[in-house]
Amino acid sequence: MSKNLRTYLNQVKKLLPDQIKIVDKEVEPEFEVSAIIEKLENQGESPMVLFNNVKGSKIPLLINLGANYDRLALAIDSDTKNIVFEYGKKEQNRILVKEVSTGPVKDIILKGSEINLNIFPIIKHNAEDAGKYISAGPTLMKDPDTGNQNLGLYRLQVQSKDELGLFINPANHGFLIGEKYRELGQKMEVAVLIGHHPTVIMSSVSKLENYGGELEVAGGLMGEAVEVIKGETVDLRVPAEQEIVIEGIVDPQLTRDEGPFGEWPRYYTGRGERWFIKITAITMRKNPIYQTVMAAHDEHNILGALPIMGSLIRRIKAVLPTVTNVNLPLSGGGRVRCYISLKQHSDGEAKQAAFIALAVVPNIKHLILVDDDIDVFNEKQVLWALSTRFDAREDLIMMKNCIGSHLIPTAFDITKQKHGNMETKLIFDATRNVTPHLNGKPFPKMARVPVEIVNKIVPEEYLKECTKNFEE
Ligand SMILES: Cc1cc2nc3c(=O)[nH]c(=O)nc-3n(C[C@H](O)[C@H](O)[C@H](O)COP(=O)(O)O)c2cc1C
Ligand SMILES: [Mn+2]
Repeated sequence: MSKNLRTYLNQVKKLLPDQIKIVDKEVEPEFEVSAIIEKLENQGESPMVLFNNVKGSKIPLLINLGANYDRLALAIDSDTKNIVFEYGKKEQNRILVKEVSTGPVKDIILKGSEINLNIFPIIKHNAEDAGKYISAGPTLMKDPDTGNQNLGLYRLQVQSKDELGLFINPANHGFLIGEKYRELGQKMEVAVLIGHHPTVIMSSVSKLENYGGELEVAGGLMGEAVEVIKGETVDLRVPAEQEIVIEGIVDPQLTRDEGPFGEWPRYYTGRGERWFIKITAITMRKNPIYQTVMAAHDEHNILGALPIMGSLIRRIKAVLPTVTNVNLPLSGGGRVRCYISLKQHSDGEAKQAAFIALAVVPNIKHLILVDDDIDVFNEKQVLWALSTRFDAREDLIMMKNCIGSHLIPTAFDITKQKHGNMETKLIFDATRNVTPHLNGKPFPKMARVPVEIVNKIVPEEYLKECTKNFEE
């Protein structure tokens, strides 16, 4: 049997049994589900949770799957320590999709008056969201020039029982493809894919070099081809093992008010005129599992960060093989701040890594470059390097008026009078200089006890409990 959401859930149950929880009690779709996840997050807990009884729906709801790196590592058959490197490696090894003629996604087919989004346990995530949102349904579309299928994860607002508002960042392929259809005066067929092996949603966040290829990346990450099958009402190949597929049409000449929505910077942003999907069919398994991402919380940040880090290390390595690791820390929402480590051979080499990263991921605003003796997943070490190896006069680069993230409250438009998607990039080069320059001396060595002596020490052989009382 091919891999899918269910095979993954069974794997988690077996290998990480504390990380999957069930709720049988009836819960409200407006805020009760998300309140439980927020409370757990505040307590430092990140299980994924299956809600079997969301009021108004017979379909169970899975949330928080992507809320920690252990579970994402399991999905790509890696471990948390090597996850970025492994993601990049597997992202490179694309496996072509395999076309099949039957699959469970066709168990139930709803068309015409049967189409009704209200059958699903779609939730309102945060207090001031404009409405209920589908947040774990990547949208598939075809590049009209090549016929290649592109998959991107974009938020979808429930606007009626058969309409979904579609919000795409102007820097993303999905937007540029939609623009092609608009210029051609044509409508764009789409399919929203809900619930599959986590590699499908991860690939839809990857930063790929061309339009399309995400399902081939999912195959590479999963280690086997994604099986696909013809859509019912759209000329797209959709995954046969998907829990739910929502097919539809976007007329890119038309827009509608969409948003706000609690987004990854953890603010409500992004209200505006957007395209929308008119649903033409819903196909699904007999007993489907509906999945959502806990927006503006850890899951949103972590699920967003890993694929981008994997793409970054792969794409920087293609130009600069000396790169050793990449982190998009949660303290930057998993998007804004990027730490890159590398083994530098020439002065100025590190800056090349920064230029590539800024070109690949428009959301990055602050980039900190460090040597390979710094663990980029240890912020204490990164900030220590910044404190001791960086001087703003020589080591800070500021780039104005770059494309950035429209979801960050400080972003502006070209006139500087309005909010927009432009921002000021900063590169902090916290690497040591390669050429000696401090009075001809090399960069000072880090102060440590002789390593061969430290290695031999077994503290327990020295340390005993303190039993005596001190004379006062
Ligand atoms: C949970 C989550 C939600 C996202 N929502 C959106 C969104 O609403 N709009 C958007 O443009 N990108 C969103 N993204 C980021 C895109 O999925 C990502 O930039 C992707 O690479 C776009 O693919 P594309 O370039 O093929 O369009 C989201 C990412 C995550 C992890
Ligand atoms: Mn793409």
